[in-house]
Order: sequence, then C-alpha cells, then structure tokens
Amino acid sequence: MDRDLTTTCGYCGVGCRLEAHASDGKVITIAPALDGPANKGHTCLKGRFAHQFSRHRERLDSPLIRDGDGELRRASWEEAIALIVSELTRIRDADGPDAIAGLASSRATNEDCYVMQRMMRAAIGTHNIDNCSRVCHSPTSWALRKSFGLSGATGSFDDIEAADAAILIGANPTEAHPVAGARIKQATLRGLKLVTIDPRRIELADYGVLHLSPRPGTNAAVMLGLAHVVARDGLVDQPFLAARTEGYDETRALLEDYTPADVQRISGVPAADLQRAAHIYAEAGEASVMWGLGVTEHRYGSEVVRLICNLALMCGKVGRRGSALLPLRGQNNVQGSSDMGALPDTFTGYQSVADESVARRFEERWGVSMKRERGLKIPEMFSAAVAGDLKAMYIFGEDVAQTDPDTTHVIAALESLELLVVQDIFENETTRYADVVLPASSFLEKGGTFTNAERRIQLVAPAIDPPGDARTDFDILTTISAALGHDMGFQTPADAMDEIAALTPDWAGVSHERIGRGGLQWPVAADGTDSPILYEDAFELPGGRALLAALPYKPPGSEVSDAFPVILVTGRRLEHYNAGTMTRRTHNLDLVGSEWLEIHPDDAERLWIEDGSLVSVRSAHGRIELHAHVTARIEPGHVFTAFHFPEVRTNLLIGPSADVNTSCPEYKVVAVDVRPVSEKPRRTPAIAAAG
Ligand SMILES: Nc1nc2c(c(=O)[nH]1)N[C@H]1C(S)=C(S)[C@@H](COP(=O)(O)OP(=O)(O)OC[C@H]3O[C@@H](n4cnc5c(=O)[nH]c(N)nc54)[C@H](O)[C@@H]3O)O[C@H]1N2
Ligand SMILES: Nc1nc2c(c(=O)[nH]1)N[C@H]1C(S)=C(S)[C@@H](COP(=O)(O)OP(=O)(O)OC[C@H]3O[C@@H](n4cnc5c(=O)[nH]c(N)nc54)[C@H](O)[C@@H]3O)O[C@H]1N2
Ligand code: SF4
Ligand SMILES: [Mo]
Repeated sequence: MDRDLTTTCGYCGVGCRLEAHASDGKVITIAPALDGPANKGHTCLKGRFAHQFSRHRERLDSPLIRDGDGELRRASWEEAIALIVSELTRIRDADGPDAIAGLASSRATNEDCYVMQRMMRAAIGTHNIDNCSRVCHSPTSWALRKSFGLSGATGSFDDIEAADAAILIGANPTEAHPVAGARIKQATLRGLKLVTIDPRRIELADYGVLHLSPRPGTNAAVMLGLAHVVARDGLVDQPFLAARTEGYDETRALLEDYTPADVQRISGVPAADLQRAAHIYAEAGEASVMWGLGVTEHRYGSEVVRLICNLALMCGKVGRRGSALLPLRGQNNVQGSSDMGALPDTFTGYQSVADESVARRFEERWGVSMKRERGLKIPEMFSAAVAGDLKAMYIFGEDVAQTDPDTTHVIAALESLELLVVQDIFENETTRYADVVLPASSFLEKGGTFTNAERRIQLVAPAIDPPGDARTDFDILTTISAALGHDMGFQTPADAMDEIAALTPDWAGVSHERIGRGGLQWPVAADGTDSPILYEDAFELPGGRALLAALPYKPPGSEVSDAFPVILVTGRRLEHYNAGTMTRRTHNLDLVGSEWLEIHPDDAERLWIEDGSLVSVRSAHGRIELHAHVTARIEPGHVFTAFHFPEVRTNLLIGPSADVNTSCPEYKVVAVDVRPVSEKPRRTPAIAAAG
C-alpha cells in the first residue's frame, strides 16, 4: 500500500515541510514541500535522507520490564501499565505526588507534550515537569519575556531576506539549522551585511563582512561594547526609546565602562572590529540578530540575551519586517514543548501556576486541585533524587544519561530512583537505568503539530505505522493517565488541540483544520489571525513598553588555570543529531562514524599531538579519550568537540555550573587539560574524506 503526504521534519527547529512517500510500511523517499514557509523547497541531509532509523531493527517494538536479575525482558502493555500504575500510586501514597517527576520530549508533538504535562499535574498531582529547553534556550525564553513580554522569536525566517544587515552570535546554522543557514548564505550573496560572532571561524564567517572571535564566555562584554559604540557615536533611536521603552538611563550609565578598549581586554575582540560591527548593525535600514547556544549555554546566558534585546531597542530595530530577534531554537518542537506547559512554573502559553485565576481555570477544566508553587527544574530533580526526596521519574524522549551535564551525577540520580519509566523509540543510555521501557513512535508515525523557531505551528502526519507493538506517544500517555484515574477524554490529538485553544489566550484560534499547509504563528486570535511579526505597536509588558536591563559583564564559571589550561567548547555536527539515537542508525554514520577533538596547530605542536592521534581530555569533573583533528578553524587555547557518540561520553567533563536565572548548563566553557595518549596515529574521518 502506498501513502503520500505532507508533514513537518522532526529534527531541528527550522521546521521544514516535507513530502513523504511510503510504500508497504516503509518510507521510500522524502522531498521538500515547495510551499513550506520556512524551507521554500529546500531541506538538509537529515530531513531528506535520515529516515532509515524508522525501520531499523533496533527500534523498540514491545514494552520492556527489568526483571529480578537486572535484564530488560519483553512484556505486554497490560503488564507494563499495571506495574507503572501500581508503583506510581504506591510512591504517591507513601511520599506524596512531589516524589514523582516527569520530562516531556521536545522531539514529540505539542499534543504529546500537552497530555504529558496534564498527566503529571492532574493524574499525579505535581508540577515537577520540565523539558530539554532547560539545557538549551531556557535563557532565551526567560530574557525575551523580561525584555519584551513573549517567549518567542519576534519575527520569522523571512526577515533574513528582508534585512540589510544581521548579527549572528553563538550559532552555527550551516550545521545546526542548515536550511536557515542556506537562506543566510544566499542573502549574503544578495548583499546582506553579515557579522558573525563566534570563537570558531564558522562557515558563515566566510560569507560575512566581519567576523569577531571573542573568548568563550565573554559575550556580555561584546554586547555591552556594541551598545557603548551605538550610544557614543549618536546611533541611538531616541524617539523609539522614549516612546516604547523603559530603563535606558541606567543602561546608558553602565555602558560608560565598556569602551572598545575595555572590551578588547576582556574578550580579545579588536576595538576597531567592535566599532565596525556596531556601525554595520545600527546604520542598516533594517537589521536582525540571530543567536544560538553560544549565547545561552553559559553562566550568564540569560543576561546576554537581555543585552541583545537592549541593543535592538537602542537602535529601534524590533517589530518590523527585517528587524527581528531570531533565536535559532534547537529541536523540532522545543518551542512547542515549552508553549504547552511542560515547564515547572507555567501552564500552556506561559501562564503562571501561581496565578490564582489561571490555576482555577485549569482546575475547573481538569476537575482537580493543584498547588500554586512551582515544581522542580531538571537539575533540581536529579539533586532531589540523589538526596532521596525524589523516588520516581517518567522520562519521555530525552536521553539525559548522555546529553545532560555532569553524567556521573545524572547516573547517580537515576540509580537512586525506585521507579524509572522511559518512553522512547530506541534503547539509549538512559534506558540502562529504566525499570520499564515503553516503545513509542517517531515523527514519521504519528499526527499532531510541531512549533518551529518562528512560533509557527505546523501539522505532522503519519507516513507509516509504529513498528510491532509500539504505540503513539499520545496513545501511551492518555492510556496511562486514564489508568491512574484521570481520563482526559481525548480521542485524537486534534481534540487535545481544541482544549489547548480553549485554555490558552495566545492559541485561541488554533485548530488542526485552520493550521492548513501554511501553519499559524502564535499568538493566534480567536478569528484565526496569526502574528508573523510581534510588537509592531506595543510590547506585551505593562504600559506596552519594553524594558532595558543594566547588566554588567561577569566572568564565566569555568576559567583556565595551571591544571586546566585549555578551554573546551562543545557543540554539534551537521551529520548527527543530539543523542544520535536516530542519525547513528542512518547512512549518516557512514559520513561521520566517530567523535573527534578539534585543536589548533600551535596547541597541537606544543602538546605533541598529531592529527588523528588519541588524546585524553580531563576537566575537574571527569576524563574522556578521543582522536584529535588539527585545524586552524579553532582559536589557539580552545578545543572543540560534540556529544553525539555515547562511547565518548563528552558530558562526563561538564560540571554543575549553570545559568544564574534558568539553570541552563554551562556546556560552552569547560577548563580542561589535553594530553596525547600513546597509540598508533589514525586518520580522522574528515581527513580521510578529503584525501
Ligand atoms: N546537525 C545537527 N543539528 C542540530 C542539532 C544537532 O545535534 N545536530 N541539535 C539541535 C539543537 S537541540 C540545538 S539547541 C541547535 C543548536 O544550534 P547552535 O546554537 O548553532 O549550536 P552549537 O553548535 O552547539 O553552538 C553554536 C556556536 O556557539 C559557539 N560558541 C561557544 N561559546 C561561545 C561564546 O562564548 N560566544 C559566542 N559568541 N559563541 C560561542 C560555538 O563555537 C558554536 O559554533 O541545533 C539543532 N540542530
Ligand atoms: N556537551 C553538550 N551537551 C549538550 C549540548 C551541548 O551543546 N553540549 N546541547 C544540549 C541541548 S541544546 C539539547 S536540546 C540536549 C538534547 O538532548 P536530548 O533531548 O537527550 O536529545 P535528542 O537526541 O534530541 O532526543 C532525546 C531522545 O528522544 C528520542 N525520541 C526522538 N523522537 C521521539 C518521539 O517522537 N517520541 C519519543 N518517545 N522519543 C523520541 C530519541 O530516541 C532520544 O533518545 O542536549 C544537550 N547536551
Ligand atoms: S533544516 Fe532542520 S527542519 Fe529542515 S530538513 Fe534539516 S533538520 Fe529538518
Ligand atoms: Mo537544544
């Protein structure tokens, strides 16, 4: 039997629309949808080709239960659900609902995440629910709400083509958001003046007019320096500041301390380059700022996002086509999982659990009573587990044992639990500690919606059925909730969306029917009008005014010392995706089959490291071994690696240091010691491919 349909890519936050062709229960081809609003007829190699995982023989196709001798064995759904319900009920009765916590998957649909948080809140009775935005763009979400009011990009990818200039800071879109990266590349060829700010010379630096290489962790100084030059050189949009903002006077006073010379001392960015960058941005007719994890995954990441907002406000560059703030949100539905209330402090649409009238509305709809105090964030969950206060976790589509920081601590937490349920599509590092594993379905096997990095809600449709006894996440979660005594009464994801719309003012006009092929960008009014551009006339804060924040530069949590003289930066590679459970089970593994450490030729020579040789990387928290790749794309004194291969265990190196406001881990700066390990040199995959 053949099936042809249009769906949305399940990898990254660009949200490419795809045409899938399936036959006899297998995806045969995927092609770009020509009318996809974000991709306009393009995809990258993941969206188009990395679908073989869906029928890989290692797909979970039956529930698994850990038996007496520690092995996972196949079980029926009835047995697995009965065990989960009896254990969760026992723990709730003995220790209270807050001894249980859940994680929602930012890879899954809005409707999946909605029923997950409703199950935790209404069936179990706890606000202990979070999602991997915590370890990703939670600083962005926090700062945008403080500065402007809403937790989302102020514009759309279409602003890339409409802008005369753009700043790209701490993001590497040609690898992590390739279709957006391609749009940026094409825009530069047509005249977009691009300034890239990254300690590494990323590919887009070759297309820009200027590249700044700050020391990792010094973004705040760079942003303050840019704002200093804007103020000093009379480039401030005074009418905009006067009419639409508050807090400029205090900010202006603080900026005195950040002359280009001061900033050069802190960040290493030449003063002249900083001044040029400020002029390029401020003097452009329309200019946008895009950013990624190189901004957020730091000790003061949330503060840097506020400084980015300051700069845009000072130049009056927000709320117009071409003048947007575009955080490049990571996973296909990380915007959506947070929008859906899979967060410990908010229901859908960032409505606070502490707000009496909001909480009452949800209590009435769900027929339960809830606390007004927030629940635990992910790192707090692990600490509570180690302390013996948290007894059970329900982890849905997140491989915390591989991807969360401080692996040793995460594993200690998982081992302390009395019950760990993991709902995934593959066994992964986290299922090693699970008591029950539930087989779920990937984005190719279910319906619902994803929300991309431009707040665009788009439809997802099943090309194939889940393998074996696997079920959709929606089906699993609503069934378990009902077995726990809270029947949500939804037949389909579309029913859940109707409830979301009824409870969420910013989603009032959203329905599956209305989303259609073009998607809808929230806020969506009751009549279906959506919002490609936010804040055209007013900000969503009291008085309609945006808030500037006077925040000084503070040094990163991890700094070099005699014992750890090199800075490790971690990030991602084009061919693999996060935990790698999916891309390592596709032909992308033939392209890149292992992890490697990028190191500058000067450092390599000093440390007696040859290209391709095995090295040890040690931090204050752990030690790993991998092969070196000597490259001038990285600055001396820095090394870089990714975290896609469980055998390397990159996150053993990452400590507990995190963003001061949101607990987002400081993945991007870790002081390490790098040494050769004696072994026969071997050629790295990158080099092998080149020749
Ligand atoms: N191929 C692929 N695509 C992906 C993913 C994947 O794993 N693989 N993951 C998805 C996810 S979840 C996310 S969140 C996104 C992430 O997408 P990006 O945000 O682009 O991710 P990273 O490569 O981790 O980091 C971006 C850049 O930040 C730089 N950086 C590090 N420290 C600093 C600093 O102090 N200052 C500045 N200015 N820059 C710094 C790094 O050198 C790096 O080039 O990608 C998504 N897309
Ligand atoms: N060192 C270092 N570590 C990092 C980062 C970094 O830059 N450096 N970045 C961090 C960031 S930004 C992020 S977002 C995290 C990501 O970390 P994770 O969220 O752990 O990674 P993913 O690979 O996106 O997916 C998690 C799991 O979801 C499963 N899955 C996929 N689709 C579905 C589905 O539809 N249903 C179900 N039930 N399961 C599904 C996958 O098999 C996988 O096991 O990693 C973080 N870790
Ligand atoms: S750019 Fe992102 S959304 Fe588009 S095809 Fe690639 S992984 Fe999928
Ligand atoms: Mo992410």
